[in-house]
Amino acid sequence: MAPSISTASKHGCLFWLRKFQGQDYIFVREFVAFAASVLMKACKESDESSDMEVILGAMAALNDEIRWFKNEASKWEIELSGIAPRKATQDYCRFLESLMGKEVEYAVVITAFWAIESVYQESFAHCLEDGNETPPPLLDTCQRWGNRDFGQYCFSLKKIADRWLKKASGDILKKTEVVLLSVLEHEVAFWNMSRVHVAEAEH
Ligand code: HMH
Repeated sequence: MAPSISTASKHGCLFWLRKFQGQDYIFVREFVAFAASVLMKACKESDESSDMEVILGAMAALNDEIRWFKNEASKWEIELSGIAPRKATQDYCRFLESLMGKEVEYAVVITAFWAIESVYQESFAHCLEDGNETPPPLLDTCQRWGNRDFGQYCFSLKKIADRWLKKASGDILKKTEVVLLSVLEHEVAFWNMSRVHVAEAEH
């Protein structure tokens, strides 16, 4: 019997999820290092102690996230340690590394931090909206990042970034804009990389 469309799409969807999570696990480990560098800058440069607390909360969430990835991986029988980074993952990680230097201003990196988290939150929240028919195997992942609490946390990051950008010089604003566009380009490449895998799985 020929496989039904729903079997094929379920297969494609699980294939997508496994590949995506494997690559995202590599990304998140680099993102932890980036978060640590942002935290250091917040401690040194920020005028408000709540900045440090928001970023510290982010790090605690990343700790949970890594545990979640490991748990998901064992559920889907993925070997996380053996995964080779794909080009888009490598490029994105290298970009994060370029933002970790002391010379990169806090206003620039906190804005990048907000953008990276918000893109994720908004994408998964969109999948959860009524009528978007997200396949059931993806719902856990969507819930994880698309939920209200994560949205609230992204909003706290936005408030910090806004506060810093209001008092930033024209030079820093220009730099921030370039970095923001790079974040979006890397996100698009990252998500597209996973889409290619779905196409491969369905052939
Ligand atoms: C690709 N962007 C990507 N992965 C993530 N886990 C996040 C953003 C948010 O942490």
